[in-house]
Amino acid sequence: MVKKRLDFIDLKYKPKNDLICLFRITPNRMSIEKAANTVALESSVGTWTKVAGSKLDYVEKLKAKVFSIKRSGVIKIAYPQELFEYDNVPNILSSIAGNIMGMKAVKSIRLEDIHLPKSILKQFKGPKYGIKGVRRIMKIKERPFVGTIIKPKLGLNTKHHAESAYESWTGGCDIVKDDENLASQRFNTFEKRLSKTLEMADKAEQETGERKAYLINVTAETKEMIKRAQLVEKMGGKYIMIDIITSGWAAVQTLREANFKLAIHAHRAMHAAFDRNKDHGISMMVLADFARLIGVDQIHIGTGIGKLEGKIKDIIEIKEEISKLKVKKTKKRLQQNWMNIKPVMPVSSGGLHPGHVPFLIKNLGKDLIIQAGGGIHGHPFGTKAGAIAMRQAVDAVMRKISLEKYAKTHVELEEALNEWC
Ligand code: RUB
Ligand code: CA
Repeated sequence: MVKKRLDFIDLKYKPKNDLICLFRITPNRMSIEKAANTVALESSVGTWTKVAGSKLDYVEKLKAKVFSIKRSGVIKIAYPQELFEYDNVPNILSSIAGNIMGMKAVKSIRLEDIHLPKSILKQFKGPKYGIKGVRRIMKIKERPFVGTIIKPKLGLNTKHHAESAYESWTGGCDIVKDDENLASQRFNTFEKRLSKTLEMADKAEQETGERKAYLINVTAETKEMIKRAQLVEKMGGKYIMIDIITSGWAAVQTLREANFKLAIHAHRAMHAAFDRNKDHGISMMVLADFARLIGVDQIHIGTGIGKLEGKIKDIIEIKEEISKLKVKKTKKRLQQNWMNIKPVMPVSSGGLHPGHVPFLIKNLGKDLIIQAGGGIHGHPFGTKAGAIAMRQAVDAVMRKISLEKYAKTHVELEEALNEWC
């Protein structure tokens, strides 16, 4: 048998204007070189056997190149940017995270990070507002935002939903959001919920003198999604929320390209189907990269301490990835200069309560949205006290006072700490 050349490997290659992917692979009964070669060919211009067209010079030029291979299974592949259609995220993913995820050549393959070249960055809008912009909208200069998710996540009628939002805002929340699985169910339809809850936001703004935002979930079939976003804009909302993974990247692009005045909050429900298995799938870093590229203004990145899986070390890396202009290379991350693409506001959410606030600010900084559902609405004195307690926790950390000390003169915080710490 003739030994086949591994012609998608070029360890001397120095990427220039390429999209780079950092994969971690476990070969399936073959050398790492052969497995890496197979990944590069299937995700670019090759297939399982030789075909005449691959030998054409102009096709050869479009070959992806494996330019780094480590014994640990970490490989880097450079993709010429001409391989991808202009301004089309699904198209990019169909190559770099498409068939290769199910190939027999690898027992497992995980796309850990991507580096985007200037030519691709220029094709996308990125966030309309980003961190500075949402701070301007909310008129909050320095401190983290305090947010809540109305709970129970499903089932409340519109009246109770709007009342709960009002209590949350007047207690001290800046933002109130729908949960990921609330859309326009019969018990709480979109149009009615939007008008009743925005009414409450106005009332709370007048009473508190602070900006209050309602992040209504517009996730739906794309034409319906756009109609809903139009209605939010017409009724004077500040934000919309979309479930970016369940909706799909094309829908996120549709929403961003519609160029509403509204800031976009990205909920990542279902991300764990891609990123929970440490050896296989697509990392949260990559999902966040595409969300930033398309242009959401804020995105959930995890907590490192709440109810959901995720180590704080990894979450800090994702936070840097979405919020810095220049991102340094690490073991699992590629260097990136984001150029024209604005920083995205990170959101920590999932099983949080006021006792977690010092940990979150210490590790993730002040450019952060701290959201609690149960940790506000589950307060023994009720929703408003829960929101007060959360805001007190943020104020205490901003004033460099320990929660225990602050709780001595702030009864809502004291009660929250008694309940959950
Ligand atoms: C929050 C909640 C959110 C999660 C999503 O409710 O359920 O949907 O934050 O997770 P609670 P992530 O505060 O009661 O736990 O932010 O990790 O995507
Ligand atoms: Ca990256």
